[in-house]
Amino acid sequence: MEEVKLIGSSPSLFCTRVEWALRLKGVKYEYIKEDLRNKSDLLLKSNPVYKKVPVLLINHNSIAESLIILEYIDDSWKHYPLLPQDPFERAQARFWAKFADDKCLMGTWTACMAEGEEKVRAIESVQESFAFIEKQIEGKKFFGGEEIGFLDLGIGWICLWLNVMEEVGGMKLLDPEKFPCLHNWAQNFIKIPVIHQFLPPRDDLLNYFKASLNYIQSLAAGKP
Ligand SMILES: N[C@@H](CCC(=O)N[C@@H](CS)C(=O)NCC(=O)O)C(=O)O
Repeated sequence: MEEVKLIGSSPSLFCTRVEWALRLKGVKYEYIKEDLRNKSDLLLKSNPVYKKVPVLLINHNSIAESLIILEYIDDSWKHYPLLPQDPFERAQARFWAKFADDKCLMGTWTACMAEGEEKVRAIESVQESFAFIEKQIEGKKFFGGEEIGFLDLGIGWICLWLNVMEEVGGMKLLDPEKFPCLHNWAQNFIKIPVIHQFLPPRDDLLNYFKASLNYIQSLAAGKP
């Protein structure tokens, strides 16, 4: 019998996507809460390369990086497949999930921190990235089709974290008029009980991002 543990930290969107996958699959797991300001020996030993959460522990093996963990979960528990069966479709789902992390998510955070002209350019750049994702969801309820799948979980942060980063950064990225399909997708996605149940409280997220932004800005100003 496999012992499944998840080292995580709230309100991490990377950990939440793993929890969504485990819940959809009906996998029982133990949640080990990590204090990222004082990292545990278990985290440092389990993810010595990046020293980040989430880490999935399966008996004595550890797996890091949330998208890789999602693939591992999908390969290991067949109930409720996350990735499509067709090899081309699988490759597409992986491609867009990585693109969304690299360009949309990181771009959003960059825009959040930027100021002045730099902010205007960062917003334009992330909206160009969202336009690619908008094309992927056109004519579909979910990226996975009628049910949510790998790409929905990967992009799931849009349903709450994006809006919080928009508020903290004083900007609007997911304009419903520019991105009607992605906007509708977010409305449908958040209604799914498993998704909804595992969202951190919005106020916690807001405080977390405000504190992170203040810290980064104070470092930049040379007064931590
Ligand atoms: N690419 C990683 C990102 C994970 C990540 O950035 N985790 C953050 C929490 S949201 C973390 O552990 N930060 C601690 C640190 O940077 O020291 C993944 O997908 O799992």
